[in-house]
Amino acid sequence: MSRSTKKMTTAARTRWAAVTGVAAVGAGVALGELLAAVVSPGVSPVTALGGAVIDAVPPVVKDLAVAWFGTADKVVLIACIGLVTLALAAVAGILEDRRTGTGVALAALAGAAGLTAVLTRAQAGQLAVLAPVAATLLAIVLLRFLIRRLAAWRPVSGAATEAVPLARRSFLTAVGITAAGAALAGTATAVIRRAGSLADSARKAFALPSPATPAQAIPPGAAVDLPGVSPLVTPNPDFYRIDTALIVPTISPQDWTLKVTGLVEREIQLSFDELLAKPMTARHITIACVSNEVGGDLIGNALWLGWPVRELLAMARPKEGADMVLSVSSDGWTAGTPLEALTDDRDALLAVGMNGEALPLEHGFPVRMIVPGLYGYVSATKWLTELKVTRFADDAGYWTPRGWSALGPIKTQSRIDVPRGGARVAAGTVQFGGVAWAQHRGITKVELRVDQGPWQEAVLAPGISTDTWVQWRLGLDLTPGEHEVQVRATDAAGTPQIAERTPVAPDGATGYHTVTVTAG
Ligand SMILES: Nc1nc2c(c(=O)[nH]1)N[C@H]1C(S)=C(S)[C@@H](COP(=O)(O)O)O[C@H]1N2
Ligand SMILES: [Mo]
Repeated sequence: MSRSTKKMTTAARTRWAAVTGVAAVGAGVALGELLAAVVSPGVSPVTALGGAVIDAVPPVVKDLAVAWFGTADKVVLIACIGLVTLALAAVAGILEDRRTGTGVALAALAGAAGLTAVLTRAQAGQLAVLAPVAATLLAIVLLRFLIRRLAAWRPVSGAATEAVPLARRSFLTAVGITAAGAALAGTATAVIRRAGSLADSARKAFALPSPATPAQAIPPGAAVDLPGVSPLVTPNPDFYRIDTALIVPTISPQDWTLKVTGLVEREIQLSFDELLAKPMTARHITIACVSNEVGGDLIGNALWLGWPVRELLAMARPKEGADMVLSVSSDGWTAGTPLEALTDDRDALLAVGMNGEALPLEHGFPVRMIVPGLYGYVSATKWLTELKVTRFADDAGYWTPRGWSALGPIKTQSRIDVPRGGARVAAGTVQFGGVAWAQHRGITKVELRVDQGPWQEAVLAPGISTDTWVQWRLGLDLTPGEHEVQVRATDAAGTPQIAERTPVAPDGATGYHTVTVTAG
């Protein structure tokens, strides 16, 4: 009898089960970290767990950790999380080997902890949940698969068979491939993080110039004092993110140039330093996504700092017949913007600043375009590298051949933020509040109605400008029972919001945001 066909001792089998657990969970964690590095650089399952631990431990422990480890305290924390994960992974392997499903349950529990940690991080975007979910699923699938192979190799009881050497090779190969995959994912993560951290240090290194044209003052009372209404200015970590970039482009400002090409008298190339030296304009501008459903949250208001696009185009002098500017991103994505919207007196910006800091990497660092009044897909190009002056007849932005309209003016819309749909409220006067927007036209009226009754005019807070959303509030008398409440806005031209419900494609949803609340 050769060594490889001997019956496996329980101790040896347990050791292999532990190794299996570590390989399976390791591969899952590695995939999760890689995915996070790509889609949500700010938050990964492991760093989220670290953050959650920091938030959870009492201050004394924190002080002790700093006293013992100094600035290495975070490295020590991550190492501890790594060790605990390894131990749990080994236990999961052993459990799964003893009783099918138990190791999987432990892995699922740990995955749920990772997901919870990610969800509790303030800087977690919508994509951040992908990483812990994918990590858990992969760990579970690999755990079951590998443990089954282990069992086939060395039954603890029963006679060895002819097939055993084959089963041994099959098990070891599978574990080896799993470990190699985990190592590869780990290396890729390190490379991506390094590129990201280089761009991020460049991002932190430069000071935003102060604006030659400062932002308009926010009028007193612009934010209604009603809990639950979205903040007047959206903090960067909460700002919605929409793009086709699988990997967030990391552009070093030194290497960045903006080219103006196409139908122009003079082609221009601009460096980042040259751009920063231009007289900057600061403006609050609300941008929105064409894919925003009625009542949706793909909209945000920020203080942008940038150089007006019209000044750059004036230097380039567009030729007769040009009617569109195709703005190109470093990743090849494009938007087609009417030339008019970039040369008229609205403040279309080559933006470098967002709410007092350099653009976050995911929001287009180092330079993006922001155009009041147009949906993002036809105007808000992030990681901007080229402006090609052209004609709608000759060129189209990324989304146009994919079923979206060539022109994307933002439609007048309004949203009820509070109370939330499905809420239970006390009967009597209930305070409603929310936002309304019709960028570059402005909002003059917001009305609400209960159960299709008469429209009642809400109190409109003073807006920052016609380019930003406005907040509103209104107390409505609700009798006990279920009620349907609707909102509609009217723009400065006197045109009311469109009542008919239409889908987001091809040029933005219409219809009234409707919430149902129960008064009792
Ligand atoms: N390079 C690039 N820029 C882009 C996009 C994109 O996919 N790639 N998406 C656009 C769309 S559809 C919107 S709504 C806005 C969203 O900007 P935000 O992610 O900063 O909120 O970016 C625009 N700029
Ligand atoms: Mo969008």
